[in-house]
Amino acid sequence: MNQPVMTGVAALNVPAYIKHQKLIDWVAEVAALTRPARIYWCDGSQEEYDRLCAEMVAAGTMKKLNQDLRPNSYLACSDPTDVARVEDRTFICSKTKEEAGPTNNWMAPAEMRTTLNGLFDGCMAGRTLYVVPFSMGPLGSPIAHIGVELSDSPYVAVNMRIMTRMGKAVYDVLGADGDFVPAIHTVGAPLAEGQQDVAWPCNATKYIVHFPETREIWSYGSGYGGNALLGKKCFALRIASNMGFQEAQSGQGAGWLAEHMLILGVESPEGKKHYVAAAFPSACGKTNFAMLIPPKSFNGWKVTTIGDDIAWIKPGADGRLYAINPEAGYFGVAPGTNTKTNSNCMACLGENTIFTNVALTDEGDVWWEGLTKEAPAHLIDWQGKDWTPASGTKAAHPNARFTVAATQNPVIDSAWDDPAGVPISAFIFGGRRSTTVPLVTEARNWVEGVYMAATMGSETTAAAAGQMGVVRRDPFAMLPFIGYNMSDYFQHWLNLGQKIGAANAPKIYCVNWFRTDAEGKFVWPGFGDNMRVLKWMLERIEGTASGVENVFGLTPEFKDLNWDGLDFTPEQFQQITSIDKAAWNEELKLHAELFEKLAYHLPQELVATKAEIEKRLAN
Ligand code: SAT
Ligand code: MN
Repeated sequence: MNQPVMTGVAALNVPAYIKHQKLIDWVAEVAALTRPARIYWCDGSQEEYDRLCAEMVAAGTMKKLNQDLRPNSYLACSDPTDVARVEDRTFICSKTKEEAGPTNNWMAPAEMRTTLNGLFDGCMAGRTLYVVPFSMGPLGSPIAHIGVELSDSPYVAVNMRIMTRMGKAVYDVLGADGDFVPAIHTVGAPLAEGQQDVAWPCNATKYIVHFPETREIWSYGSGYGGNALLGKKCFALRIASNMGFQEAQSGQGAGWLAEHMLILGVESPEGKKHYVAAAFPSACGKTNFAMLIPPKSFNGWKVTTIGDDIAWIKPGADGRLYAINPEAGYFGVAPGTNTKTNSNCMACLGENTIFTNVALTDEGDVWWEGLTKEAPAHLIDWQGKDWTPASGTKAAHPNARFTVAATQNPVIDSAWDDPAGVPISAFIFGGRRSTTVPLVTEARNWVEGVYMAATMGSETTAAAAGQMGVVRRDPFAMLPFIGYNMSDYFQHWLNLGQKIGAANAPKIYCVNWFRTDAEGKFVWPGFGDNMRVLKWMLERIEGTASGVENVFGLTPEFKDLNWDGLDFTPEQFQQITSIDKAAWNEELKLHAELFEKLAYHLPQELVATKAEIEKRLAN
């Protein structure tokens, strides 16, 4: 790479409406380090969004899609080496290694700062530094928090406008001395004078760094998804989970939870409504579940969306748990999405959408694997190459994404933007498991539920860089997202359950939609048919449905689920609910391995729960 020309510090040009001196000083300090050619303060307006998109089209970063087929929508294609979150480059730099815990990469804060100061020195040369103010959660909500991201990527600025409440109004909430989480992002590709830019600048060296003590985020080298849109996994999960834990630790409150969960509302034909929050690892269909369309036979049942990826949850004045969606948009997986699997999602994507790493049709529209049964005869694939069905490659990257505003969701819940949040009646935890784990199990109590969530395993997906399809323990679907020691996190959940008490505690369920048959085909139809499981849960909450106890908890029998409109036999039900004792003995060995790794601060209740399961399994 060329040596960047050392530009002087760009003029700050602070807009008159910004009164927060600490914020202004911080921007100046970061500019002095990173030396951008220009500084631009985002106001979040439509005019600004359109202008930045037009600039990216001119620069070759995005293509404008056919205005008639996909109005106000764009396609961005990333560098082929920058397509997913980089978990092995993600660090939690707490004071001590124990505070980050054995599941996180750690480096001493001072050492990491030295590394970052070197990397960030002049890293924005020739580029614009965008100041991106945003609120996670409804502006001014007692559950919401503010962040400011400084990024040299206009792609980040426009995506943040969709994914968060971004713009001028944030400064009104901040005032002269409000708290904010400072987040610094660079693609790590300084431009020398006269050097031609590339369509997707990035750097082979990547660092996604969190300093929980000072609540800072520093991200280097990637322009993609959770690596770069720092309000999402970095702030709303890693930093926020730490904030919720610290609040309880410091004795300043009960503490709260930042979870990798969708939130949905479900209403019966009789008008009984409940909200449930569900945790699944990345790319396991959270967006589909959050927008579920009940089967035709479930006439009168309604499912509505609060959020599709992240939930912030706090005890309310009445002792129940209340949740908000801190985000304002969906950054969902495109491949596999179609009018059959998720027609609500397809309706979201009709206009005003940014697509990343999908394929381009000859008509100037988008396509991805699974969108239509038959692929078009010719496409430009996500790497810009000619593609035909005979190519033998994927036209869209398996982790290709769409970014779209939540307000475009036809089944958005009327309370989705309510600053008070919605009361949660149940938690659902689900992994992707082709064997062993049954369709649905209800925990008999909070501790048993926490055990289920803590020991959850899942087969890995394309959402993270690395090997696909291997089972890894993914406690609470938070393995890549927990901002502190995993065992302390388990304890925080147990403590919170105690504080709210059994009467207020949501029921906890463990589900698995992904069991396969001898041919490797999914047995459970999933998608809208997950409503059958959801209905049983609601009836359990209402106290009207039964089930039978097994070694792990309580499960429905065939007769307990509604089968109207689905050809599903008791034999098939047996296939996805059977408990193979030998497989479970192996599974428990993996729980033991996990507990060994998490021994430091591991709650004794969980060890005791494991012993009880082992005892029941031996009978
Ligand atoms: O790239 S993201 O981290 O935003 C998506 C995901 O992994 O869920
Ligand atoms: Mn996610």
